[in-house]
Formats: sequence, structure tokens, C-alpha cells
Amino acid sequence: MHPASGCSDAFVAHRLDFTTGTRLREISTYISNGAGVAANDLDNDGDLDLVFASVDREAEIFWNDGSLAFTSQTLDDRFGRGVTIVDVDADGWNDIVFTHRGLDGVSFWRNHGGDESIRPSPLAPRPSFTLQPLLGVDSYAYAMAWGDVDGDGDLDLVTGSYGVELLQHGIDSPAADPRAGVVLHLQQEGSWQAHVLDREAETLSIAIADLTGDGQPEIWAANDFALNDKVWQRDGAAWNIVHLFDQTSHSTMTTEWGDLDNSGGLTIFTTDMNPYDISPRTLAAWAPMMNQIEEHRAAGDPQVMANVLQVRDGAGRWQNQATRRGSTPRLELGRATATWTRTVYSTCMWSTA
Ligand SMILES: [Ca+2]
Ligand SMILES: [Ca+2]
Ligand SMILES: [Ca+2]
Ligand SMILES: [Ca+2]
Repeated sequence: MHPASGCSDAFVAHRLDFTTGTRLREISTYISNGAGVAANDLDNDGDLDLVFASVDREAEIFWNDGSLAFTSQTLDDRFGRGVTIVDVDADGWNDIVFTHRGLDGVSFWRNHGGDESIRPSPLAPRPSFTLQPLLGVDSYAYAMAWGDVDGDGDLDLVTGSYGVELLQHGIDSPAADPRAGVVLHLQQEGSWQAHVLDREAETLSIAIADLTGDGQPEIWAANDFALNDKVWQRDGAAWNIVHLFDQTSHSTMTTEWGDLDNSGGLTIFTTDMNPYDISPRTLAAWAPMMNQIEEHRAAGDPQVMANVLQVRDGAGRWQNQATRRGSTPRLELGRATATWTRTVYSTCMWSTA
């Protein structure tokens, strides 16, 4: 596909008036991993609206006015970490769900866009939102993913907690806490039933995607620190761990997946801890810490201290092609959740020519 006339085949930055920081004045280790952003249509006008979570303040909706202009509206959901725009109750209006730092779980903001009894809102005709419970969902949630994992037509939820943050909030043994871990919540007519996949979790990102090519989605929890990323495959009512990757990022910061290389197949990208600045001074300060982590790796550990690009080979096996495809381990997109906080990028159609 060739770029349309006038395309520069490059990303163009558009600044948005939103900043998120940290709640504490003094920065220390693990104080913050950044907050997420979601893009989907909230008012059913056909364009993508944005919602920013914030680790130190309220969330912000950016209503899309067209031509890359946005009107912001504060949503009183504080200290969020992840955010998803998804139609939780299948009423045709996309809702907003946040995960949080600390000991909070998810919050569900129901979109009343189609509810005439709620109108007129001060923001009419824009939809209004109310905070409502997600029945049966009580887990700590630092990361989440929504998808129909059991194929019965309704949306299920997977949450993951972040052990090191639970420790900081007074949970002495996170893996023994019944609200911690990677938890699958299967929907049954408007309420959710919890199935614990793993009590141990340092989960910064969760993917629900078909990683085996059989049309059935797997659940992939990406973990920070030395805790391995894990993938579960469904077998009837059971979910079993499968090992699909020869290499994974060590301190997996985030996952992104899709047809990233226009091959028609699924490609997966994970980011590790890498500095934005690759000046000799920064790298000199960064390298010893990474070497120390490297020294403590067990033999046979599939984790590498680098961004990883998973691409399937001809036999259907996943291979890390990050270096071959030009995602250098010491560059680009490190801590990607934090990079999305203030800028929206536009681009023309990607060219493969
Ligand atoms: Ca819209
Ligand atoms: Ca809805
Ligand atoms: Ca389902
Ligand atoms: Ca599958």
C-alpha cells in the first residue's frame, strides 16, 4: 500500500492539555509506572474519543471534535492506572473502566448516552457517566483486559495485581491475599464469577489474544521484575499454562499486539526498562543496574533485558525478531505506558512499498 498524496509516512505530534505525575513529592523506586490512555467512541458519533487515567489526580475525557481538536472534561475517578473504553453492559454505549494504584480494584463508569431519563445533562448532548458496581469483581487491579474468553458472547474480565505495590500498602504477603493475583472474571448474565489463575502477580499488562492460531483466545499476563510472563490456554472449564515463547522481556512494562508489520498475521511487542535518553552518561548510569539483574538470572530463564517483538515463523513458532526488525534493545518505547500521557499522534496510511 502506498501512502496517499501529501503523506509524510511519519507520525505527527499534537499536544493535549493533560499532565499526570506522582502523588509523592520525593521519587523513589517503583513509585509509579505511569498511567494509561484508552481510545474508543464514547458518544457514538463515529470518531475516537480519549480517556486518560492519572496516578495523581482525576481522570480526563477528551471529546473528539474532529480535525484533531478535542474538548476535555474531568471525570472524578482518582489515582487510576489503567483505563479501557468498552461496552460492559452491551447496551450500545461504550463505558469506561479504570484500574488503580494501591488497594483499589476496578471502577466501572456506565455510559448513560442512550438513557433519556438522565438527560438533559450539563454536557448534553454528550453522554453522562455514573459509577456503578461490577458485581462479583473484588480483586486488586493494577492491569486488566476485557474479552470474551469463553466464547459465550459476553465480555469477561481479567485483572492482575502488582505485588510490590501491595507490599508498599501494607500487604505483607501479597501471594497469600485472596484479592491478589491474576484473576479471570467470567460474566454470567450481568455478574462476574472469579477464577484465580495465579496468586503471584507483578502484572503491568494483560493481553487476550489468539496466540496459538486456533481461533480461541489465550490469556497472557506480563509481569515486572524476575517473575515470568505467563500464558493460559483454555481446555473446557480449565485454564492451563502453556509455554509459547523462547524469549520474553524481563521486566515487561507493557504489551501491544496486532498486525504490526502488515503481514496479515499477529505480531506482539513488549517493552522492557530502557532509558529514553541514550547518551553515554545515561547509559553509564543505567548499565550497571541492568547487569546486576542479569547476573542473578537462572539458567534457562527465557527472559531478556530488552524490548521483544514476537513474530511467527513458517512453522507457526514465535520468534523474537526485535533486533532483526530494528527495535534496538536500548531505544524506543521503554515504559510505553508513560509515553502516552500527553500527546496524540496522527499518521498517514503505513507504507510497505
Ligand atoms: Ca466520538
Ligand atoms: Ca454500555
Ligand atoms: Ca464470555
Ligand atoms: Ca488459541
